[in-house]
This record gives sequence, structure tokens and C-alpha cells, in this order.
Amino acid sequence: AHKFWNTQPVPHFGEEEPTTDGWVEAPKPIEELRQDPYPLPKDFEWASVDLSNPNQLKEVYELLSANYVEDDQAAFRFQYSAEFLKWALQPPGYHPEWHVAVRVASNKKIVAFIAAVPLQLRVRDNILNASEVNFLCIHKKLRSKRLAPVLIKEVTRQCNLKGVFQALYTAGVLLPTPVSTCRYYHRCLNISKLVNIHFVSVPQNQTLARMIRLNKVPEKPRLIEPQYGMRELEDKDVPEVAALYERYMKRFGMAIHFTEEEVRHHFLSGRGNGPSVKDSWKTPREGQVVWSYVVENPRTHKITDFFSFYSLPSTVIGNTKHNILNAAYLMYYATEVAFEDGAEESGRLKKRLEELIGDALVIADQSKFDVFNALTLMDNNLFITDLKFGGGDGMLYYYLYNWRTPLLAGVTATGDAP
Ligand code: YNC
Ligand code: MG
Repeated sequence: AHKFWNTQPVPHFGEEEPTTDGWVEAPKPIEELRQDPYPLPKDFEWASVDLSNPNQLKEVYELLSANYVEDDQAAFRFQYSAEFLKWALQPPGYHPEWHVAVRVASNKKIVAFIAAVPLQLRVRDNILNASEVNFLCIHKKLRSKRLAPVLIKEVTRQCNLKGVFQALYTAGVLLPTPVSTCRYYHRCLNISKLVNIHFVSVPQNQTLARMIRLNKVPEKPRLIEPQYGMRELEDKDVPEVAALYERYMKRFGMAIHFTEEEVRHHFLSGRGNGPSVKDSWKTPREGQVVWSYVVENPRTHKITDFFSFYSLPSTVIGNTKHNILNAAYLMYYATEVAFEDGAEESGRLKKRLEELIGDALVIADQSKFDVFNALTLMDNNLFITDLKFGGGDGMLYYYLYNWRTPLLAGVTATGDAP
């Protein structure tokens, strides 16, 4: 088993859990690296994709729409929007060479893809100049031909050529060897649609009407009232939010470090076109990928909290009434309200996170999302039960390439997104 992964610089199954952190394989000087691309089966060729070119963006979008990740029952398939792909794959400092495609030599059709983006990753006390690898996809007609290892080796070579020897990646499948394991949780918003598409079913001892009533969320976010000071994130908030993010992430064993420029990209640039409207929580913008809110203390004008979520629809496979499941995914958040006067008292953080994420649910509901998803990472375990999230079937495993570390309890990287 694992003919490919056994050859890679990752901890293998059956090895003892590491007690210290460090690379598996030493970094190599550039001149010692392989200079030419790995060979592909005949009839195929490598291409780097320029996602700034609308035609090439559309080609990747179409490959993924038809061939990317499905659940175990093949009922739903991720349908990343073109705007999402640009946002996720063109962060500050991105390299076009890391957007790797395989084309059919004769007709130039894209049949496989893998992408990496640069990031600074903190694992315990070490800051790594790493990449995040995502969107590995092979056309359904070319599966099980050992093409995936070739794509992985080629993107690794491209990372190495830029001096990057470590990577973060997540997958729904178990491979050697996760540093953390998370479960997906789902907060149902549009019950009748979710029942119709068999995302959930009405339990034996319940009725649809009762289920709808139990899952109803308020019509207006609580913290939007002026005395609390919640509003949409604005450009002027970026330095303060970056600092707040950094302080909160110290709680976890692994976190992505964001520069101010990266905060601007991840929390603001994905927000679509159109002005910041006063009641933006009711109406999403055209092409909006990310929703970001802050709480500004009305007295001190300090930003005390923020939260964000992104839109990732899925295709509903084989349903005649609904073909799209509109899902929101919890991204990053931070709060200092529970810590204001010294040490956190038990229960205060839980209460504050329930207020913040409770309002995120209201905003997502107003923006017509059917479901709001979260993973068991960061401090999510504090609020998922009381905010009525239910455990899903899906798992998400977190992996590090060429880096050993003892098992991590709380991770902060957020799933199938940057
Ligand atoms: C997977 N998801 O185990 P062994 S997640 C990594 N991630 O190798 P073949 C995977 N490896 O076990 P197929 C993988 N899935 O024999 C399978 N593998 O050692 C391994 N699905 O290759 C597998 N996207 O080509 C086996 O398999 C080998 O034709 C078999 O292709 C696989 O993006 C796949 O789920 C997933 O498109 C491409 O099934 C295909 O089945 C597909 O015969 C639907 O491959 C879409 C899907 C995966 C989403 C993701 C993260 C990818 C991380 C890749 C690893 C990166 C390492 C770091 C590199 C940079 C380093 C630096 C610096
Ligand atoms: Mg294959």
C-alpha cells in the first residue's frame, strides 16, 4: 500500500510519533534540483495556467466543476466559482508556475490540475516558508493511472525551485500521516431545501414543521445594534485586524501567519464589486466570495472581534428541483472581549463566540445560504453544539510535507480554502 507516499518525505504509518520538530529531508541547493519537468504519458503536456486570463480561468473552473471532490455517496460535488479560484490562487506573492495543468497534446484540453500558493506557516515555534497545495484534480476518464503522483512531484519541483521545501495540504482521505484530524459540522438554515435534496432527513420522532421552527435564526444580527458596534470590515481596519488575528492565533499549535497585505487579500478582496452598503448583511454583492465583519467598541473605537466566512456551493448531483447547494464555510475569527480584564473566566469565551458566530449564521441566512459549515478546529468545539450544528460524515485530514511534528490538537488552517 502507498507505493507513492512511501517514497515521499512524510512520516509513514507505523513510525513512532515524533517527539521533536524538523524537516524529514534537508533542503537542496538550487543547482542540485531537477531542472526539467517530470515525464508525462505520451499525448499529454504540461502547461502553467494564467488565471488572470479569463479563458484559462474558465478552463480550470470547468475541469473542477465536473471532476472535483464529491462526498462518499456521490450526491454533492464542490463547485468553486471562478471568482473563488482567483481569490484562493492569486494571493500576494503567488507564482504562476505553481498553477500546474496537464493538457491533451492534440486538442489542448485541460485534463488535470494542481496548485500551490506561498504562505508563512507557524508550526509550534517554527515559522516555515511553505506552500499550501490544493485543487488536485484529474478528469474522471483518467483516474487510477498513477497520474496524481506525477502532478504532486511536479508541483513539488516547482516549489523547490523557489526555495520552498515544506507544504501544508488537506484531504478528505487518509494518507500517511495527518498532523490533525477534523470533522465537518453543519448548521442547517434552509431546512425544507436540505430535506428535499437529502442533505438531512426528518428524524422519526419529528416533523418538518417542528424541525424548521427549531432551526430558525433571528432576522437581524444582535451585535449590529449601535451599542455593540458590529459592521463590515473596511480597508482602514486591516492593520488592527491583522494584529488581533495574530494574537488570537497564539492559542493554537499551528497557524498561518498573515501580513497586512495578506489580510487585505483574504478578508477584503474576495468581497466582490459594489460599494460597502449600510445593510450589506442583507444582500450579498455580485461575485462575493468572502464575508468579513468586525466589532468596533463604540466607546474606545478599538476592534475587539472579527469573523469571516466564505461561499463554496456544491452541485447537487441528480436532483431535478435544486441543482445547487449554497454553503457558507466558517473561516477565521478572533475575539478579545473574553480576555479584557485579565485571565479568561471559564465560559466567557464560549459566550462571546456564540454571539459572534450566532450573528454569522444570521448574516449567512439573510444572504440565502442553505447551510453553514465548520470544522472541529480553533475554538469551534466551544460553540458548535449550542449553536445547533450537527456532525457530518466528512472528515478533513491536515498534512505537512517534509515536516515532522508531534500530533497537533488545535489547528487553525481552514479546510478547502486558503
Ligand atoms: C489526495 N487527495 O494515495 P499511494 S485534496 C494526495 N492527496 O498514492 P492515481 C492522493 N494523494 O497511496 P487518481 C490523494 N488522492 O499509492 C489520492 N492520492 O502512495 C494518492 N479526485 O494516484 C493515492 N481531489 O493517479 C495514491 O489516483 C496515488 O487517478 C494514486 O487521482 C487522485 O487537492 C485524485 O479528491 C485525487 O481528481 C487526483 O481521484 C483524483 O484517483 C481526483 O492513480 C477528485 O495518489 C478530486 C479530489 C483531491 C483534493 C487536494 C490536496 C492535494 C495534496 C497533494 C499532496 C501535496 C504534497 C505537497 C507537495 C508540495 C511540496 C512542497 C514543497
Ligand atoms: Mg490517474
